[in-house]
Amino acid sequence: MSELKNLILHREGFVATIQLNRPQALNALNLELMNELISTFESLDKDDSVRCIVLTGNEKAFAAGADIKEMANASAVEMLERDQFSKWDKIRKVKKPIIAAVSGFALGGGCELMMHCDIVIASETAKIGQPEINIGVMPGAGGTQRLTRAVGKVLAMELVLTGRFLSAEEALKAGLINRVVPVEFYLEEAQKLAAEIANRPPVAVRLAKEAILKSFDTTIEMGLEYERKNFYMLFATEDMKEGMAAFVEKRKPEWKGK
Ligand code: DAK
Repeated sequence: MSELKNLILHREGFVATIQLNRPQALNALNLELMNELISTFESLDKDDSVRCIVLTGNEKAFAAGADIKEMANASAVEMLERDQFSKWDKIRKVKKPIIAAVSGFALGGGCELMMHCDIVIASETAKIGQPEINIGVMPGAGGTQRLTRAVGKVLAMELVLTGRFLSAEEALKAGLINRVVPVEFYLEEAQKLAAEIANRPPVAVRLAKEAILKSFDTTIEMGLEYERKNFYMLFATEDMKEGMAAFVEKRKPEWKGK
């Protein structure tokens, strides 16, 4: 991986942690950072020694959105040509689970990035929202779609049309995040959960994640069929034999990822 200017990468066991690192701009997502982030995700996804990825910022900000200064003078055609956010689809395609560890601001593109993650652990200081309306635009990287699916129409409307931020507690109640912990522990908690998932059979984790994500873009009928096929496919893995044998023999399974 080439040198990272806007990210810090840390690895422990099977867990890789990516930290967004533009603190002077509250981790605003400029093009350079996003390119680094996408290529880091892609290379971790190919790396067999990584089973779960944590994405975090710092205590003050997960990310305060796309970099407004970088966009302020762009024309529509320039924005189209930069095609900055269609690259985000590559994050959606990461096969390994991604846990967001969120403290402080997760706004606009930052909230959208958080919603690309599979699980969200937040600190009690988290402030989450889609304030693009206040700068004359609207969400453009999934905010109208993913937020609405997560919290329902009426709350999504309120948040997108007013730009109001949700507190961590409100976000928890709305089903946008998994849990809220004191600020000293949010990263540790996310890494603990990542290690727990990394300790599960990787192929089953991958196919289960895939099947859950499938539910967002298919009918229930097709989704159930997809789920069933993934389930059957797991009977071709060594880990399935090992998992069931270990249960019967009353011992701990040893996963091979095969
Ligand atoms: N971009 C650039 N710089 C930012 C920034 C941002 N989003 N957010 C904060 N900063 C910078 C500030 O300019 C300031 O820099 P200096 O002035 O010190 O150089 C520094 O970070 C600290 O910020 P503040 O001084 O403002 O800190 P406060 O604690 O007073 O306020 C705040 C924190 C988060 C409430 C405030 O910074 C703020 O309102 N930030 C902007 C939040 C926002 O509007 N976010 C949405 C951005 S628009 C697309 C799809 C999606 C998108 C774009 C394109 N396509 C399909 C192509 C997404 C758009 C967005 O996310």
